[in-house]
Amino acid sequence: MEATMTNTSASKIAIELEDKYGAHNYHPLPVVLERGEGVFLWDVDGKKYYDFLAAYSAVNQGHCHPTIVNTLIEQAKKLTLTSRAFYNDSLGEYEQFITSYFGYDKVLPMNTGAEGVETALKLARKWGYEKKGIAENQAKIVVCENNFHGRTITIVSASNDDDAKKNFGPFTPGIISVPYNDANALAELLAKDKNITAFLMEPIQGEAGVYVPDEGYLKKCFNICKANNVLFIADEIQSGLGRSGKMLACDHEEVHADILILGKALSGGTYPVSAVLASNEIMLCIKPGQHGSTYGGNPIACKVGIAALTVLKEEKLVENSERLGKILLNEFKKIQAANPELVKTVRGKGLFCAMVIAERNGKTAWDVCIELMKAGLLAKPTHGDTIRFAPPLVITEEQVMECVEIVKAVLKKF
Ligand code: IF1
Repeated sequence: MEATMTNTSASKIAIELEDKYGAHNYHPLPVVLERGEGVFLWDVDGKKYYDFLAAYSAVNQGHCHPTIVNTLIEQAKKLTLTSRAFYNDSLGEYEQFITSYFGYDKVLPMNTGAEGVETALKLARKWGYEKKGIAENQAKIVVCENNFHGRTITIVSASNDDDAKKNFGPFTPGIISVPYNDANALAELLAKDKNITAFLMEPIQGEAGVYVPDEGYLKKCFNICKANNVLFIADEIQSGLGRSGKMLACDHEEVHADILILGKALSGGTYPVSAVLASNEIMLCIKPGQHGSTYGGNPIACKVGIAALTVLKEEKLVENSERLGKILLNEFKKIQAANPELVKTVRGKGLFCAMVIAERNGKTAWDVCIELMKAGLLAKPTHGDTIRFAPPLVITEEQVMECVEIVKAVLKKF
């Protein structure tokens, strides 16, 4: 009993410390985690959980994947950072590896996803002026409503989410929104505005609630962009790297984005690594001294990136995501059919699923997540009513079925 009491106070202490000394920019589930391995997390009381958030798809390879962690450790003992003022023995190897892995001429290495998106926007503007011939400072970027691309001021300038945007103004100009999953709206806009240099989109909208667009939408948008000499930029920071059942969500429609942005699972959750891939024509618009970052392309990021991408292929995690994602979505559809008043709808592609919960007796998706947590499954609501279910791609069919039973048992309480 004593041990439990101590441990319980351990979680209480951890929460109180964060509350007292940390910014209140999150509202976490009341669980204090101390260890992760594969699909599992353990809290400070030793309670074990299935992780169905996977750090917002940064841990596709599973928590603390030994190959990736050992790569991190070995490189960290050797050389961690030189800055780009000098060359290092890892960056060229990594650049060759990742460009051939995804079929692009060049990569610009950054750290966080937001930095990757900002880099893509700068590249698109540069290309717009220096290749497309748009008049200086007139280039416009098109984004989709209900997007999520990060938290910088330019990126939230493109948002229509009040929480992400309110009182962070004034905002970056030159950004226009179109409805998601509406290729005609994009076509109309590109036909009338010749100053548009790029269309930035998530092939599956994650934060919005795992919105999978209609079949053919990606290809239509890509073709509309090509017909109007506009760059198609795919933000695959969350939807990419096997999450949707293909290596990239764009692969579902054989779309090869002009600019591809990766992040999150590019390091398997061990280190901030993001990347922007493009052709020579686009990438060489940025000249020496015109863009960069202290940590961008550091030796640890390079070695860890190669390891993380290698693990995806060697362990066939993309195929696993496709196969088990179909099973998970099918089971969720059965749950929805059996509980239509509680579960409004389910969506998903690969191991990227979501369940929309109807508020009942004052109970919301948050309350469902609290009960899921008590039942040993961690998931997080988004936009109040939607629960994202996105486990590490190393999960087994048996574990998926066990988690479906946990969800069923919990929903019975509502
Ligand atoms: C938070 C959301 C997810 C992303 C896409 C760029 C970024 C993200 C498609 C920026 C990051 C994270 C950010 C994190 C929570 C999480 C999130 F809820 F915020 F929206 F996944 F849906 N493009 N998403 O999903 O990458 O700079 O964070 O490395 O800010 O709360 P980052």
